[in-house]
Amino acid sequence: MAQNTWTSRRRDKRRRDEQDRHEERRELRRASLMEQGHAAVGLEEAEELSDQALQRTVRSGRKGGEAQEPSRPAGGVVEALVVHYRRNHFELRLADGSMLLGSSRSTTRTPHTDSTLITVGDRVRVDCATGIIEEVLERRTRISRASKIHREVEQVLVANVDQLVVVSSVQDPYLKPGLIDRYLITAERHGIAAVLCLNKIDLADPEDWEEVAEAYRGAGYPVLVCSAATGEGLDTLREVLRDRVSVLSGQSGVGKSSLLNALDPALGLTVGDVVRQTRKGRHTTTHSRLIPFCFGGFVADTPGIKEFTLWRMEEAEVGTLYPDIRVWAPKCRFSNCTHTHEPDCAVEAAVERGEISPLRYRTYLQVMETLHEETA
Ligand SMILES: Nc1nc2c(ncn2[C@@H]2O[C@H](COP(=O)(O)OP(=O)(O)OP(=O)(O)O)[C@@H](O)[C@H]2O)c(=O)[nH]1
Ligand SMILES: [Mg+2]
Ligand SMILES: [Zn+2]
Repeated sequence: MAQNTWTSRRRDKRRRDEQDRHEERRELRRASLMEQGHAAVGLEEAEELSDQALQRTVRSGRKGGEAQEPSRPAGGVVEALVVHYRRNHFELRLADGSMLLGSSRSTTRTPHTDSTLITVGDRVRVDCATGIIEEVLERRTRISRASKIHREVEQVLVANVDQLVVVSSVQDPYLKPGLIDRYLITAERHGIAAVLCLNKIDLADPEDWEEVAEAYRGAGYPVLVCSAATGEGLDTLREVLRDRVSVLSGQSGVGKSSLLNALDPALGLTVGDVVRQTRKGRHTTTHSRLIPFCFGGFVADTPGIKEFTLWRMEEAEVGTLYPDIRVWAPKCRFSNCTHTHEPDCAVEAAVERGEISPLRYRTYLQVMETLHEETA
């Protein structure tokens, strides 16, 4: 009897395990499809691109005004840029600035088999007559994270980003080099160029931010100093953004939206407290969007990017993402030196000789410290 109970328990457990595995496989498939914009039904977001939107499939772009028929061969296959998507509806921007609503098929060719099939920033080849995306082109860069639901699925937030512009205010909120570093590390990790933009310089004296600017310049990062309020430095920022795809990141309230509005008032981005109140809602979506500038280029609105700096990484990796620290690392006694306490550390020696900015090294130690807390 006892034996029977035991056998039947084992049988039940086996059945449950199998069911779990089946559920897990289904869930994984569903998650991967959802992230690729193929969710079956039930996403509210689909409403936004309803039949009505499909009827006005071909629309003019921002520069061209409303409802102009774009000048391109009907039915030809052309290259396009994915600026937004919901489910399997992709908003595509063609070379002449006109917009087309496209969709993928099971026959869509893609080099990305183990990550999001098509995402914002992707370049695709689309049939203009049918809107069918025939091919997704190779990505130059990508900002990605493991899927929230299944870590083995790579979720690409945005592809082909040219640069990450890290915005920090010098006052209100005050400068936080530790936070700046986290964004710079993220850029390094993804192989994307980074620029530091210090904003609100109208609120502080130069001596409050000059040392920081010098430290980051010394590490090889271009540093812009701006004020969205007075317009200082905005011409330089415009040149940095022109004709590129940029991601602006930085703490809330540093003035990202204000800077963009100052450069292109037509963007009409929400500024200040209103955004703070609605942030929770805004960040529930993981869908990015490329917003075109009137002077050429795009800014990627990438909602997932904030949480995504809270990454987990090995201690020894951090130093490799600091360009000014990694050049000295090969001279350390230990190959896995963390440059925090080890003997014969070439990085510490370089700091003492003034070849690495003390501010950068202090911030490095601070980032290492928080990494400890996160992985503890
Ligand atoms: N004095 C001064 N205030 C600024 C400047 N830039 C922005 N602000 C103010 O700072 C506040 C926040 O600006 P936002 O542009 O909303 O900041 P944000 O970085 O977009 O913030 P989130 O969207 O919450 O991430 C607003 O009250 C702006 O008016 C500046 O250069 N100088
Ligand atoms: Mg904003
Ligand atoms: Zn070392």
